[in-house]
Amino acid sequence: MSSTSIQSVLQETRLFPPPADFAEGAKVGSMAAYEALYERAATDPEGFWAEIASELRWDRPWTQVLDWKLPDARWFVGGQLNLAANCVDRHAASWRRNKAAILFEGEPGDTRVITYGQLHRDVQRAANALLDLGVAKGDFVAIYMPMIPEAAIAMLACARIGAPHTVVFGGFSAEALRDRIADSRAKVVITADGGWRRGQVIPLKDNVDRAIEGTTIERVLVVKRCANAIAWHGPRDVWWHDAMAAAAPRHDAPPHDSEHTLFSLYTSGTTGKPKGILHTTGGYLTNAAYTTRLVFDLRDEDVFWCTADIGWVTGHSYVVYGPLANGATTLMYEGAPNQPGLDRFWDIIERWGVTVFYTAPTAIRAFMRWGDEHPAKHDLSSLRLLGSVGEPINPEAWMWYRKAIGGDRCPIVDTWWQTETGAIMISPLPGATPTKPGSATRPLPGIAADIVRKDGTPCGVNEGGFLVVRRPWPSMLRTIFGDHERFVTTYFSEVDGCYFAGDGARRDEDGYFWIMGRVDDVINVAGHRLSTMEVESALVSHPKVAEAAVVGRPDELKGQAIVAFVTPRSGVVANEELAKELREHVVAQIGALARPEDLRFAEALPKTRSGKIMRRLLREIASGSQSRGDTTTLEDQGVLERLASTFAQEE
Ligand code: 7RM
Repeated sequence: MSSTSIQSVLQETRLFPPPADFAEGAKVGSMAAYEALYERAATDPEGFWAEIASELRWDRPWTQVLDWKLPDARWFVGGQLNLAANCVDRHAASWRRNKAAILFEGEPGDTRVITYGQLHRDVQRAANALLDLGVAKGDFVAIYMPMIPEAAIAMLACARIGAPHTVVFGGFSAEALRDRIADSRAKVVITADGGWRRGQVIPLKDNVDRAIEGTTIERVLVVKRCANAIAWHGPRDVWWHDAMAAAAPRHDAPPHDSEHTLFSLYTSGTTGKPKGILHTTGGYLTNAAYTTRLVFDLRDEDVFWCTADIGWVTGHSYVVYGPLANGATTLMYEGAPNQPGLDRFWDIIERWGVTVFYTAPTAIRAFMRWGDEHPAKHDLSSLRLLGSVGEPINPEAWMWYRKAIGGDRCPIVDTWWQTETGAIMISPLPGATPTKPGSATRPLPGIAADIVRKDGTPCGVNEGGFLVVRRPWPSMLRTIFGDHERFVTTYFSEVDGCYFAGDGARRDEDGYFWIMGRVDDVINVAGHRLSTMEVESALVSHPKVAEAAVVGRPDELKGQAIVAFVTPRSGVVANEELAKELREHVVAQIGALARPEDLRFAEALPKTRSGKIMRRLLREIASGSQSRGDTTTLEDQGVLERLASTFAQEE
């Protein structure tokens, strides 16, 4: 890692101690308590995790806590449980029966409150409805839905019958949905006629119709949400409300093996093809429940609002499974933060009395730009804790978040984790950890995170290196669906004996972790994870494109913005019209989140003598940096110069 990139993240190191009254009632109330817990977990990891797992309801106890044959780990071996019973039934059978499980607000302003008792009824019927459609244990079910309660009910119903789900973000295109369905070989897709976003209907069912031709999908279950006109293909298509009405009301939750597949979730890696990250039941739920309880210091009276879409892992773990496993109240909001006004989120916090708010830095930076007057219009005094996730948070945004939203009272937990880790790994504990703006602080008890050099030796203080985890944790991904070899090479071949996260990081003199961003070709655009190769594949699939290279450029709002360099086929006229056509082609292939911000034509791309595109150089050009670094391996210096000057002119 270059020293300049380390310098750029050496930030102000002001300490914000936890508020005294917060520390008092907290589960971990001091740094000494944190250190002791961390130490305990490090000395006896299996004993530690067994104790945490035993807070769940198991139908059959495990015979072995951990079976670890690097890189393969199996947790709570021989144990059986039902995830839905843990998230729903056990609360419905307790004093929480009439407690709100889900608070829902649609973008148009419609609201619903679903109690644990009601959720129990809905999930049982939905489980029976899926069984009636021919879904059997082990069959994959695709979920392509708006942020409505039925999405959570669908996930829970799948988990209940042991049918692994693959949730596909509603912002992905029909093409992207088709790839994910093809890879997972899903039998049924659950969707909605549409979802509301910025006052418009997202045509989810239309996309499904286009995506599933020639795939393994046999049935399409459709929730009526927007009542927009949709094409209907009976008997393949079935209305959710009809299936629910026809289904039997009772379903006894069957026990599933701890290592039974719970879900796969596609995420971008370094290649053009997204990978299905596979999680299993017992370990995943153990960590989702543990981290929600600990990091958010969860209390029964909380109104917990994680703004992530269920199409991302954050939505899985902190909208649905983590909060519900703890019997908490989770809030789901369907739409955009600026609909109808720029204060929609603050209005929601005030009206529902949200106590814990968890969102992404890209959103925080947008709020900051929109101005203080929007949060200032609302009473945000119900908030007691703020969270951040998805990308590094710049100290300026952190400070704004603390002041304008948290009223200088609420601790901020900057949580580092990944689709692969299933749950939060590095984060402050709000009642214990003094925070520093921009640092995710320390690993959670049970998480053996470290920063190492290429040869695996630990880095020194403030020395940038690779972020690794030395021991397995229960919610570690088990494999990449259908490609175990890729799992081994991606995560366990870079650094001997360790899980390699793909992020660079440094640790300061207090042992605090500072995440420096990806060291691979994964980019983070507005908190959305994308691979440069994925966007390149989309571009070269266009008949007018000969070659394409995509890089990330630092962006004040989005963290990174996509810059594409395209060499058109000979005879093709490169003009603004073509640029527009190619941008829209990427949107059709992947989704609006992948639309290149800048698309530049180049007669050739800079390459090394071995023919590799010099991305580092392109990154520097894209960000307008002066230093060209070491270009001795560059095949054609002239190409670079022409490229750089074209870019400078058009900027
Ligand atoms: C939860 C999620 C994972 C990547 C990860 C990092 C980046 C996430 C933080 C962060 C700095 C954070 N899953 N990342 N959280 N970087 N500070 N608090 O985002 O699979 O979609 O992305 O996101 O690069 O590797 S993800």
